[in-house]
Amino acid sequence: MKRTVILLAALAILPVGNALAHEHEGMDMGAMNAQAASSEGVGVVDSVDQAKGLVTLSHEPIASLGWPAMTMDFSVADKALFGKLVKGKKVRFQFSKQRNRYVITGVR
Ligand SMILES: [Cu+2]
Repeated sequence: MKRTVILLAALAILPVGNALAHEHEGMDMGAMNAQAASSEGVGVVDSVDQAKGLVTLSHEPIASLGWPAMTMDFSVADKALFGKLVKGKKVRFQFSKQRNRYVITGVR
């Protein structure tokens, strides 16, 4: 019982959601942000390049990361997700930073 309390206390003081700089062009912060938590956004699919595993989204502001609304590319690791990434469609998507890229991990 006591161990559980101590564990919870330790979790409570961990920083919640690090304010990642929102760099799209000069992607040089990979080392600093090696482990990124999953984030969620809402955006419209502008274009899809299945061969390259890329999707371009115009996303709404993402408060958890301090991102403004913008159009940007995301990588898509799981090809099955392309079934939900239809051009012109508005989607809610989960993503995380992996190395120097933002990778979509879920779509609905
Ligand atoms: Cu963005």
